Amino acid sequence: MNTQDYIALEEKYGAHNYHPLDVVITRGEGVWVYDVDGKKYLDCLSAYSALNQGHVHPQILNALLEQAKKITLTSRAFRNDQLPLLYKELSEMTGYDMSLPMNSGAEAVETAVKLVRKWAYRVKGVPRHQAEIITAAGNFHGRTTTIVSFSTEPSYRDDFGPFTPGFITVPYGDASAIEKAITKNTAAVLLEPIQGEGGVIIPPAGYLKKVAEICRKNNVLFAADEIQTGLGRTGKLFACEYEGVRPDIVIVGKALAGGFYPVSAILADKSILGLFTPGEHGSTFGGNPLAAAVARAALAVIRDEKLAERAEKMGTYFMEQLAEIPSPHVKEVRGKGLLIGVELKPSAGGARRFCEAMQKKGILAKETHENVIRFAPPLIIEKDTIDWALPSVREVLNMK
Ligand code: IF1
Repeated sequence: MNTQDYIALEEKYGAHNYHPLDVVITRGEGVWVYDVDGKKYLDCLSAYSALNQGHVHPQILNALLEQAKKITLTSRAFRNDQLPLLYKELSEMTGYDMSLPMNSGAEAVETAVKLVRKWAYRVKGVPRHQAEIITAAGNFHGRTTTIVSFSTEPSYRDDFGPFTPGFITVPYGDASAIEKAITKNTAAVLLEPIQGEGGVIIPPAGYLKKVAEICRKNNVLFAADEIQTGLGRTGKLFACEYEGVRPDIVIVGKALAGGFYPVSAILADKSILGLFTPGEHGSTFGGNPLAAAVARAALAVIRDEKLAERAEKMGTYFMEQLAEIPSPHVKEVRGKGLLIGVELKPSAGGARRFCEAMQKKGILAKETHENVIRFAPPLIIEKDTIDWALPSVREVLNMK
């Protein structure tokens, strides 16, 4: 079977809820992937930051294989010997007392929504079922019915109501809008430190710090969705660190398992995360021993290979080089660490055709919204590889 055969099958038998590039990947190693016709590509998407450690990292692979031979699933009805170690290592690495593991990012966001509501009723004294959560326009936190209730993107939301109440939308990047939106019933503010899907939108300097202060002053929790920005991607373990902010709740996913497995979690101190009692929340697969073993190895790689530092160094270099490319189409190059967005002018005719042109040259990137090309390679990328890619990127950014 060749590329066209696979695409035909997928189009015939699969739901059409995506518009992928027409490349059929069969193998990956480090920053590289290979298609079914044997062509090699540099992966500049990293599965939306789930592959910070690179494809099929040997150390994580080994943890997966070894654990799979022993025990894969116990359910949380019984304990297993991997989850306690994941808890401890997550706490030591992040400085939070506790964590709660789930599978997808959206489930972890749902977990945070439930937790801040419970905190509002049991600690803050908000009347039951009246808690409000403030979210930002342009957000992306996942695709469950509750989460799309506070999306502002019509295609994510419009056909999927009725919606979950209790969410207030404010513009992103404006701390005073949050202050104004707070009422006596506000439980939390939920934000991405950088809006990834929004188009790599970096808020004004001082925004997160101000938001954290406003939250503290008003007895409101600050929950940061670091599912995409966290675990080294932006050049720090968490993007909030750039402003010295320690959110009350941090939500992680994606790179927490290095692309091998869906593992997500929320992190918080005991005064907050200690509020859940048996039966109030859970998941068949959340915290299973295979997931925990994989996540432990994925975290060890982030720490031992100093991936945050690498992201900072390589990201600064890559972004500088991209910004120096003369191009009639580029409006702005922005980013932090290895989360980089190249925004094209409206006259460029959309980012999609540039991604398709890069694909022909062996570079896989994906457009976000109409006009932004996202460059987010695995954090293990070397300078030589960036230098290999730049001439092709330059050519593409100069096409007619
Ligand atoms: C898809 C986007 C990125 C996220 C943040 C929660 C989640 C995500 C900040 C939910 C997930 C993914 C989902 C993926 C594409 C991708 C994405 F373009 F859709 F928005 F990365 F930019 N919070 N983002 O970025 O995590 O439940 O998916 O594990 O195809 O929907 P999930």
